[in-house]
Amino acid sequence: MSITTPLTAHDWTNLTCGVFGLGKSGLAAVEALLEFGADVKVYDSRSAEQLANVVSELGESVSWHLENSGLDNLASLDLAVVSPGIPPHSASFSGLTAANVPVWSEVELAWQIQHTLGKDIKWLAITGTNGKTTTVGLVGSILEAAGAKYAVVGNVGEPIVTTVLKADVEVLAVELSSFQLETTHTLSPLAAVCLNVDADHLDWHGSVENYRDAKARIYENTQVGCVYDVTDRTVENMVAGAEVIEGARAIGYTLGSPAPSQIGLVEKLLVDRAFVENRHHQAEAVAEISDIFGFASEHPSIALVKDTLAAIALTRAYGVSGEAVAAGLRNFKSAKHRRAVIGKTADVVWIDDSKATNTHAAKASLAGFPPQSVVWIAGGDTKGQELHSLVADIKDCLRGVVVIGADPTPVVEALQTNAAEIPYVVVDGHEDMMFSVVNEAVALSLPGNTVVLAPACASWDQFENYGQRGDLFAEAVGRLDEAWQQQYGQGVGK
Ligand code: UMA
Repeated sequence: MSITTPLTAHDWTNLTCGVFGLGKSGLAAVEALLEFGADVKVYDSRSAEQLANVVSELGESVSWHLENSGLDNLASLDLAVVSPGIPPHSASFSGLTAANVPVWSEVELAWQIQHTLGKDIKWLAITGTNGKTTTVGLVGSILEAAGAKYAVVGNVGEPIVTTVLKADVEVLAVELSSFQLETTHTLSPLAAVCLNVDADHLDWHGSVENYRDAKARIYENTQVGCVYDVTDRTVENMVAGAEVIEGARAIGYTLGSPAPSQIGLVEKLLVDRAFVENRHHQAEAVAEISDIFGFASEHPSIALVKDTLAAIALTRAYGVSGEAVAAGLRNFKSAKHRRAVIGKTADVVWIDDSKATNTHAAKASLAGFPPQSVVWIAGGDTKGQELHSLVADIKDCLRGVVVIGADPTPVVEALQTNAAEIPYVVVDGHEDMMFSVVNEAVALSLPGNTVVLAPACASWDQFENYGQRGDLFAEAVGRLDEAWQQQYGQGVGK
């Protein structure tokens, strides 16, 4: 049968649906489809042994097609729900296209199911190369302060379909990856933002253009506000090119004073000139910059301030009060290893951005700091990236650099070539290396500086993952604080 949406509950019982990939989102899709009475076939490139738990849990409620068996019978499917990890150039994806089977993401499935259930849940949708998880967390924190029934879902780790099906929510803060957006077709968010676009995931998308086009889908059918960074032409063009619901507006955010329909900064105030009664003559100060110091330090990176402004725009589109914005920002705790302020000790602020595993993320992490105010901890597995342009771009904010990594040469060469005046120290990979790293950072710093772990590299050469790298850093900062307290009686404060 051919699918015409919106689907009634009865329609679902007549569908044969293929679910491709049995990870988090695939399993959530299976559960939802079974609940609606659909006939479900599951496909995964793993074997029954590798999927033993899943196989025993789902048993005979679905028909199994593991390790690519059964790909020749795709035409029997009315619908395919594909997991985000499955790229468009995979055999299953191209088989589905050849067989003319509609291909949905779990996001599209969630949106369609919301329609079938007649629920009016508002979606605040967030994508971007960097800053998604922080922004979605900020949106959640503001919604919490506003007393809304909400959930934080999507690429951040919670399948959306389960929440739509089961939770008592009125609004969702939704993180969407380019993988998910590629096969999302009819989503109509209340408000949406693409924070930024840098070349990423090109192996999956095949080209920068495809990646950008997937990100641009976030703005399609927006109901109230297409939120964008006013300095980002690429994103502004996405907004201009989007088909939106009549009445939806472009809402810019700026580090300067906001024009009508913008959110921005006026001295130390975060000001809304978009969601006020008369935006030509009115503006509302919704928070103060000091409200973000709990997670951002007194010298927040430009990227973090922009993420905050984006979160304000999205939540104001939903109608939260200025008080809720300010309280939500004050209550927010950054996710671990993502530009998280982990303490203030030894007269400096310590930031863990171990998640900055590429040059784009490290640059975003360091943008906006005053000149010569940052001791940067950098290095690791470069994954073949060149570091010269990064060092040239960020050198003005650097006071010094502590170089880590099994092979320090790429960072050292980039520093010697592009920032010869900046002092650096190389710490080798001994057992207690992170304690040496933080002590070297103190030695390079002046009171009031910020130490930022934003290595621009993967961690695998010296650590299990970026989480372990960040945890060992935090632990070393804790030990430094103890020693500092014993000597000077002054402790970590946030
Ligand atoms: N599989 C196949 N064929 C393939 C590839 C994978 O059958 O060609 C199977 C695997 O054997 C496995 C399953 O698919 O059984 C894994 O599916 P998945 O990789 O799509 O992962 P999920 O567990 O469903 O998690 C996904 C997102 N994963 C990816 O985008 C790769 C999670 O984002 C997300 O949190 C979760 O859905 C809930 O929405 C992770 C991520 O790394 C955190 N995202 C990328 C990022 O943030 O950069 C985009």
